Amino acid sequence: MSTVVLGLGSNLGDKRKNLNMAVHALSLLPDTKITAVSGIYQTKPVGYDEQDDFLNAAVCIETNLSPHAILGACLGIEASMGRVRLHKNGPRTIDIDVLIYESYFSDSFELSLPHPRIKERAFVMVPMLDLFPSGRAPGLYFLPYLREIGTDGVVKTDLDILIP
Ligand code: PH2
Ligand code: MG
Ligand code: MG
Repeated sequence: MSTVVLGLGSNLGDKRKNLNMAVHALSLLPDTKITAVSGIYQTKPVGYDEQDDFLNAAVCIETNLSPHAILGACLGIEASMGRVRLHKNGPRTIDIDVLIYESYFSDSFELSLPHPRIKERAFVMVPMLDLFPSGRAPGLYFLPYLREIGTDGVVKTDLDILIP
């Protein structure tokens, strides 16, 4: 089994329901178990300001699926939940990013691992810190990057992901 960290984000529709629906869909993947979920954070949009705040979370899974199979599964869940890509960094019902796959490194066109923007995004690293309180994820010691950029715009909510 491989340890995989996924980043979830939603800023359209019922955001909390979208996060829960995505985690439920992930739990139904073959040879895959949800092993940990972060809290849910309300975050200011990064990249394109004229959109609603996001809810972000991170999820840890154990799986026998390959990196490309996980990526395909995430894109499939996004599509099944009605995600429409109008413009880069724009509003979305659900975004599921493969952040880390074991200590695997890849910079192929379809899949970069670890995800190349983890280190510049507090909305990714703060939820990851719930999963890895030491700031050390497989193949990536991210705490120094989070210290450097700080946690502005990222606020913990009292909502929880419902573990399926
Ligand atoms: N995702 C983006 C771009 N900007 N901002 C926040 N706060 N949360 C996100 O999940 C997010 C974003 C591209 O995937
Ligand atoms: Mg993303
Ligand atoms: Mg994405």
